[in-house]
Amino acid sequence: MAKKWDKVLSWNFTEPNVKWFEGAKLNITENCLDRHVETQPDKIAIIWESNDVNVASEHITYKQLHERVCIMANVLKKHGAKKGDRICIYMPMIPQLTIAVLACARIGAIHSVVFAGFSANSLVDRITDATCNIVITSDGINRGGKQIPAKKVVDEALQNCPSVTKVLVANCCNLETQMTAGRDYWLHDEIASITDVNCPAEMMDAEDMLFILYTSGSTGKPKGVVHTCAGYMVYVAYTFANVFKCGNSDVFWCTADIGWVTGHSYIVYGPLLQGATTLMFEGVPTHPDAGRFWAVIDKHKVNQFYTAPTAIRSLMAFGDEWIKPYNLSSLKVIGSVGEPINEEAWNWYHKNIGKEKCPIVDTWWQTETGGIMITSLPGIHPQRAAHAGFPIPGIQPVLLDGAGQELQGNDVEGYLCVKFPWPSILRTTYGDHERCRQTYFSNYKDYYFTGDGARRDEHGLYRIIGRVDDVINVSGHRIGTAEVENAINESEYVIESAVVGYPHDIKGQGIYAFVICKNIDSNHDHIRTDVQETASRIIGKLARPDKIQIVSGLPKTRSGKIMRRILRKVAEGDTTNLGDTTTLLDPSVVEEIIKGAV
Ligand code: 7RM
Repeated sequence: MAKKWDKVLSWNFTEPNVKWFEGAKLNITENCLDRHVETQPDKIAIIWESNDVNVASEHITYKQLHERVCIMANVLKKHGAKKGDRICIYMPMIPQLTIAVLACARIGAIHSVVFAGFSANSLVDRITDATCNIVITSDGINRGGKQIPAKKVVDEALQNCPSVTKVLVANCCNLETQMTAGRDYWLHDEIASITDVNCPAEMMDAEDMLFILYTSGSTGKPKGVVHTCAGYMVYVAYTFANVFKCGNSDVFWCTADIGWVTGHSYIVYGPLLQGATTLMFEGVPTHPDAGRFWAVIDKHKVNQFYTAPTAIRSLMAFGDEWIKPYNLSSLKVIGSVGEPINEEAWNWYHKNIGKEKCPIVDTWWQTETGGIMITSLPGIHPQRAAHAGFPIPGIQPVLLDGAGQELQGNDVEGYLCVKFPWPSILRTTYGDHERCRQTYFSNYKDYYFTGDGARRDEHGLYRIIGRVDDVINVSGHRIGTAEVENAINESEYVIESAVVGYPHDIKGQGIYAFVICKNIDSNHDHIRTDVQETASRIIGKLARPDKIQIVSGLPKTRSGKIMRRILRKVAEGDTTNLGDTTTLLDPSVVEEIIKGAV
């Protein structure tokens, strides 16, 4: 830190306006890099494990990482980047991604990482919303046995992104790649052109923006969640240290993609702020086989392992023989994040991976919270399957009833809110502060509303039940139902659609789409395929409906609102009690929908 703060906190949840550590001057990369270069230059900062088992892993020391970040920062400067610019990063899980993120922070540019599974169209929305001027990408992406083009997607997107003037391309797959002269540059050429291996860190104010990360909500348009420099840094460093108990010679592995907040906070910033060794994995859990995670844990002697319930359930389904060849004895703490973990998966994880000796940290938090908010601390708090547990010290969660009253005592269930700011609470939604107020601070006055429902058990442990808004959580990825509807309505067959989530054994929730079609005489399989392909094309593979039911009408109220409650019941396969249907315009559609359920 270059200058200490004058004031720790000022806040109100009405506008909202939250400021932490006002007056402080800092650059987060000095705390991630320079500080450790002084005390432990040769410690491994990043272990990179390739998608391909035959490609050697990379070990990058703090000294080397510092140098590579400085060089990358100088590449960005060479291409005109400066403090406050928004830079879009669309890359696979290769070291250049972490380096690009840190290089932006180094020069005070605001990074907006977009998960590389998103489509060109999704990329256009995000680049345009933030008016990014530079895109950092790669030729392609190695994923299991496949190679997926990334630069091609960027090229398609940039036809509709006039703000972008430069594209930096990492060579990851040796794909033949089209380069537009004057706009596109190979990263390795640019790096080779830099002679200055130092780049002074740009001094930032505590409340200057650090990054934007887009996340889905109940409307069709994703929001750019904004985090600022000092508060985010403090809270992520604090939670990383206390939740994972990562010791000085430990290896920490978070399996998320850096395109999601989990990767930002617990692959990049948290571990590096604490001078830890963070493992970065390019591949997927099932390549070359369903033992890959366990092989990587043994290979690199991983001590803390942090993954998602979807991955746990899917590997559990492959059977225990995939674990047998590995001893997993290095593990000390194992974690879960992204969605509720069911009891069966929790028990399997505890027994087979943690060998009944590793505490499980079931961490509840959100893109908007920046860091972990609720989890039982290992070795301190009691453990209970499928319960995230206690709030992190300093966090004040509450459960509200429908009238906005705080539920007192234990053994209660309600809407999960937080009543006091923490350092990494979102500050705004980019370019639209009113939307931030509306979404998070207007449902319940003077509370931050999470969008989740939760239960506090008889001992005070929290159990997160799930979203109470129109957001579905597919494999731990948030998708708005409205977003999917808008996309599939683009199919040439679709007139109107309604999308809901339903319980899915592996993914937690699956996507169920009810569609009214223009030409129901067409082959229904053909229509379904087209609907799926349209969703993939417009949003990305993660938005592809698992089930599609062709219907002649949707259950609407007289005011034209779709009664999603009914559709959810049908999708769940439980139509014994549909609740009040008297306000429906045409109750007969319900019968048809129940009969045609898929
Ligand atoms: C970190 C992340 C946030 C939403 C959140 C919840 C759900 C996350 C848990 C969980 C039950 C958990 N950010 N969620 N963690 N539900 N138990 N431990 O996932 O912005 O992408 O999603 O995810 O519904 O509101 S996120």
